[in-house]
Amino acid sequence: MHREMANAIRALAMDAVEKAKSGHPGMPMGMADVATVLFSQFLKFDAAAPDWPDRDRFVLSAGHGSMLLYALLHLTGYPGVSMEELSNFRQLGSKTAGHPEYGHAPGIETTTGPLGQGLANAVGMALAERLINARLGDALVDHFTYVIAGDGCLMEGISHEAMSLAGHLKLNKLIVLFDDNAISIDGATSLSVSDDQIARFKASGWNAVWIDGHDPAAIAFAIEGAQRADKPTLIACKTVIGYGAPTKQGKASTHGEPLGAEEIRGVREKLGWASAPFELPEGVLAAWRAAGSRGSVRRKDWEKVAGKLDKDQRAMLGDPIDARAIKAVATAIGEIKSEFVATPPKIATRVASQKVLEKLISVLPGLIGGSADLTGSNGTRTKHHTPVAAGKYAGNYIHYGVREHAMAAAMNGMALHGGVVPYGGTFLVFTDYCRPSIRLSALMGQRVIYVMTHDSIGLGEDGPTHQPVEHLASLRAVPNLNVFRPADPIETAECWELTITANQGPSILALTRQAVPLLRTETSQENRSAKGAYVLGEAEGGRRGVTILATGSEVGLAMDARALLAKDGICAAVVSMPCWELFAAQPVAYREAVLGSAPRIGVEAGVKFGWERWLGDAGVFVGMDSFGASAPAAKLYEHFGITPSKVAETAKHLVKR
Ligand SMILES: Cc1ncc(C[n+]2csc(CCOP(=O)(O)OP(=O)(O)O)c2C)c(N)n1
Repeated sequence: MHREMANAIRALAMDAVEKAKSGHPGMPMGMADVATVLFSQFLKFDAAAPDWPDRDRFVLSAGHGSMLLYALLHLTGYPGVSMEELSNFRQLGSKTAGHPEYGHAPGIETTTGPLGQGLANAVGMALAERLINARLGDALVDHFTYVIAGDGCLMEGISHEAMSLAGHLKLNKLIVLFDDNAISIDGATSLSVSDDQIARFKASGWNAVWIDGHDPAAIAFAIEGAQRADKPTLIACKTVIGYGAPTKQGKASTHGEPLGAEEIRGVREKLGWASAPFELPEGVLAAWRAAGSRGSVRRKDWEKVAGKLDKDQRAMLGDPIDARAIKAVATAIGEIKSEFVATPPKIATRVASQKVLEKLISVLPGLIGGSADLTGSNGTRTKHHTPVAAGKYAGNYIHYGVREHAMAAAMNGMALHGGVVPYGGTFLVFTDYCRPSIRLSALMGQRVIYVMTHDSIGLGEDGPTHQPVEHLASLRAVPNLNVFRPADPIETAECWELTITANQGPSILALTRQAVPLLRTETSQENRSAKGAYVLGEAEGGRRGVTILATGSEVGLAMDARALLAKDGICAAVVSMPCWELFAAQPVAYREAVLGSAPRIGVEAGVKFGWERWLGDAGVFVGMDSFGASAPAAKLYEHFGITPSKVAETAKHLVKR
């Protein structure tokens, strides 16, 4: 029966790709044996309850082989993954998109396609599992995370960061099944790589073995061993890409093209598979459905134990942000705002952020912090944090090391796993090193909080390699990503609240290295940043002559320019814009009222790209149009002409025009 069950995957994959006239049959056909053993003998799941919190996670990191996953979901009986969906592979509106997309169908644990990301997501899932296990115990959280990764995933740089982190943290419930078929798109992998993957993983603290990926007994034996290991495990499964294709198996041509009618006829003959496309022999389907419900009793027993949990514990098994959490966060933010007003500090927004975190950590136990080796600079750790280490998973702070990319991808995995809200820090300029994962946070709508400090030339002496200039613009171009750049400690507190409550998606907090003045001194508890932009300083003593729009550290500078203009009888309003995305979502009437009809100036220590949207044709931008330079911050602002007097001068010209 194993052979028949595996052949069902092969047939569905080749027929769906053939019908769609595009897709990747080779990988599912090659890994069908491994997947069959995993799903029919080992994976803890109940297809009827895809969201069971203690299910094993299965990540198809080699996302191009999506038909492998879709076939498994259909065969095991996941709700809604019908044969019709399989026959609509890659068509608009189907659950069976070109690559697995989170949210399209139950059982798709993460979006994969950019190679290596799934592997790094899985590290985050395995880490979240250990974190919650340490809090709730084995009876409630004790599951494995399995990954299928290909040569491509392991060639990607992110694989190094991810496996190194997993090895260091001894995430022994992480099991990677490597599709070791030695083929990628260009041909044999020997064209481009000669790594000894077993030695490589072992060097990073993994258990690593090599097996014949078409031998069910060997596959089962290796998985059993991996389950008992005290380290994460790599099982290199030697497979033949396109297994079963009479003339094409083992060749790169099976990787990403339909096999063609003639070859498909040959596969049917070679494998002894008589069923028509999208039809399955009854016995084979029954065997698969039995595999899909294998975990049902275990799941029901688990529900009985979980039924006894209190609300706080229950929150660790799903989304920790419930109505109670939102209220607690609002209270904490209100408190810190009052404290800022009571003793007006002149501190950097990164320092304000740390003070906010001191409050939040106490009320949100699911908030798990971390930084890519810049803890002191990012202000991400507070006195309420204890580090996570191998075997010590009760902590709430992760030293990700100098691994920005894996940090971002692992945070996606943690958020997807549930039970935790991850935040992690580095310098804003190094969002470049996290970008592919930030994009996936946004695509999947995961609540991941990126604490990105040193957000402009204001960081000073480290110079242009460290000074972001184009980063705000490029991050604002990502759909479904809120980019916050708070102006002062009060806005920092408000923006932190919004990262948690404004939506379920990801946020960037762009924070200063340098101190900024407290601009908001009112005691109102209203979150004014929630509208994305608001009039901080209205024109006084007459009609608005000019509107100065600014973000972050340049808002204080805009207020100083406003004072200079007042001396010359020009009434300027200052609009603080901590989050463009939230502002863009406001009703037109609100936006028009804030922006006004007077000429506008935009001020931001970054490039102009994107500001046209707010400035209109007549508007003028004061900011950067080159990379920065190495010097103390104040000198740099002078040098690049981002000063109150420059803004005031510009305003005077505009008003005269
Ligand atoms: C980051 C990234 N770069 C490039 C690609 C395009 N791509 C898709 S599959 C693939 C080759 C993968 O080879 P392998 O993992 O060996 O898969 P197999 O040929 O065994 O199916 C490439 C380059 C991608 N999906 N993601």
